[in-house]
Parts: sequence; structure tokens; C-alpha cells
Amino acid sequence: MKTLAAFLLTASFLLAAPEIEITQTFKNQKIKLPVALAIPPDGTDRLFLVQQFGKITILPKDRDSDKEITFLDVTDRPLIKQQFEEGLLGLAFHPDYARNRKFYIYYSLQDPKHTRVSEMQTFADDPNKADLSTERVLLEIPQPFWNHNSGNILFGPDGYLYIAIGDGGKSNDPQRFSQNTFVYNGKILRIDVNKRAGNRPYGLPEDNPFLDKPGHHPEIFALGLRNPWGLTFHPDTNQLWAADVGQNAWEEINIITKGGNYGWSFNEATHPANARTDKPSKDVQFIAPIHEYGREDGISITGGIHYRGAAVPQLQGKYIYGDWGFGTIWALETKDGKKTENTVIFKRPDASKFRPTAFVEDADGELLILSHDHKIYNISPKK
Ligand SMILES: [Ca+2]
Repeated sequence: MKTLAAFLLTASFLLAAPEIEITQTFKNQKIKLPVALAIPPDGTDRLFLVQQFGKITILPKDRDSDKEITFLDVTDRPLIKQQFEEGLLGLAFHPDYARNRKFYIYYSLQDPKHTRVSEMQTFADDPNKADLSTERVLLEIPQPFWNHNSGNILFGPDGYLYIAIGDGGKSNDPQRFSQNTFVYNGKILRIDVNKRAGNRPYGLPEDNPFLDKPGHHPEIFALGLRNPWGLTFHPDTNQLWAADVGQNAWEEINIITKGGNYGWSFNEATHPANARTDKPSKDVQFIAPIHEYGREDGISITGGIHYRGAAVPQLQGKYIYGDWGFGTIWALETKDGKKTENTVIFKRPDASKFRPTAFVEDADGELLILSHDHKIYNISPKK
């Protein structure tokens, strides 16, 4: 038995996700608060880096270069007033970008506080420059407080634009927005940028779950979220995965289904939230996260991606994500929509200020990690 136990231990050790090292890359770039990265589907393999204070730069092919290519600069707009959750937060390229040069940004504005989703175009004669004069505002959403702006935007495999909106902020969802289907806060929205619905500057997908339901904004795709941060479509199943930042106790990872209700602010992950003493109506079903962790492991989740890179082959297929506060990185393994393993693969050394804000892929499918210490990292197996 001893031998068998030893064998099983060895076998599970061999199968476990390996530890990694992180190494700064693009280190000669002047980067400040990187929060998102997107690659236009035009075959150029260019990496567009969203810097929260209001710039999008194109990272140089030579990763040691100090050449700065500014694609978009909205630093003259009132993006950020008090705190670190506001700013330029999202970028998505139109699936047909190669032909129409359209892209989408998500940013916050002040007085009154709100977030905006806009369409813009790149100059026809300069593929490295955004034409700010083409801005077409699609959505403006009130944000009563400085935090929980969320701000991830991305196109789904269905060609529609998905927009994650935080619950409006402060704490404990004071205005009960997340379950309120008359407001956009605390939701994931889905719109069709190629069409127009009535006087809306965008169309509504015909199978949006609340399209014709009274008392519901027809853009809502999922609800009951707090501050979704880190959205990704699974490269094989096309499922939408979204991390949701917790309040006082639990961080969570959700597989988002159409029309799904993820519980906030009645629940924080699978636990009743302190926020409210009232009860949800009996016919409401909350979808539990696929994974949650508590305050011993972190304070603010940053959602990840399903790893497809070659740098650490043993991580392939696993969902790599982290905690903004603790700087820990995990590999989550799932089978048939259920969690099988969750392994710590990186712990931040004491001296490091690593605070992951996004897990993204470069043009080769290798993982890049953006961090609030103004750096970009790549990964390798731990030596
Ligand atoms: Ca939840």
C-alpha cells in the first residue's frame, strides 16, 4: 500500500500544473497602468495596449525597443477623478476590422460620473493612428461612484459586442442595481454594432434573453454581477468566462450563460451576502461560480484566459488567472463544466509590486500578464 500511495502521490505531482516564473518584457516601453490588450483581426499581429490613464499604444515587434507608437490619446478628457478603477478600460476590434477599420473603447468620464462605449475608426492612410473625429457614442451609463466601473469589452464568436458593467460602486450595491433590470449596472450586455434598433445607435441580437420582456433592458445578456473583471471566450467551447470581484469575503469565476443570474447582491459567490436582509423572489435561480476563493487567498480577482502557449506546455488548456491584491497566479482545471483542480503556480515575492490587471495572449498565443506596477510580464517554467 505504501508503494501504491507513493506512486499515486508521484503521479498526481506529475500531473499538477507546474510553477512558473514571470519576467518583464517590453521593458524599454514607457508604460503606465496597463489594463487591457487587443489584437486587430487584420493579419498584422500588432499588440494594442490600453493604458488606463488614457492612451492606447502599439507595442513594438522588437520587444527591447523603446519606440513609442501612440494609437489613441484621450488624456485630455476627464477620465479619472479620485481613484484607480476609473479611466480608459477596454478595447475591442470589429471582427471585420481589416475592411471597416472600426474599433470600440470603454472609458469613464466625470461630472456626472459615467462610462461610455464608443465606436471609432483608424485613419485609412495611417493604420497606427485612431481618428478621434470618427467617435460614435453607443452607450453612456451612469456610474454613481468611482469604483466598479468594470469595463471589459470583447466580441463574441457570434459577432456581437459583449460589455461588462460594474454595479455602480461604493460597497454592498447600495442602490440594488445588480438585480434591477431597469439599469445597466451589474450586468453583461450584448449588442449588434452592425445594426440599429429604433433610435438606438446599435442593434439588438434577436436572441437576447430579455429582448421583449417588460421591465428589462433588451441589451442585458446576464445579470447579478458586482464588478466583472476579466472576460474571455473559451477557445474550444465558446463559453463566456467572467471573473467577478467580491465584496468582503469571496472572489469568483463564472461561466456566463444567456439570461443567467449570478446572484449579487443577494449572494457573494455561493454565500449569502451581508449586504441585504431581504430575500430574492422564489422563482429566481442563481448560478453558482465554477470556482471561488476567500480572503486567505486574495482580495480582488483578475480573470484569466485558457492557456494555449508553448512556453509552459503543461499549462495548455488550463484557465490561468490571478489576484490583483496578493499577486498570486493559479491554474484552474475543469472537465465538463466542473472544477477538477486549482493550483497555485506563482506567488509574488515580498519585494515585488506585481498586481495583475489582465491575462492576455500575444499574436503567437503566448501569455502576457499586464500589471498595475506599470509592467508587462511573460511566463516560463520555474527553474
Ligand atoms: Ca456571483
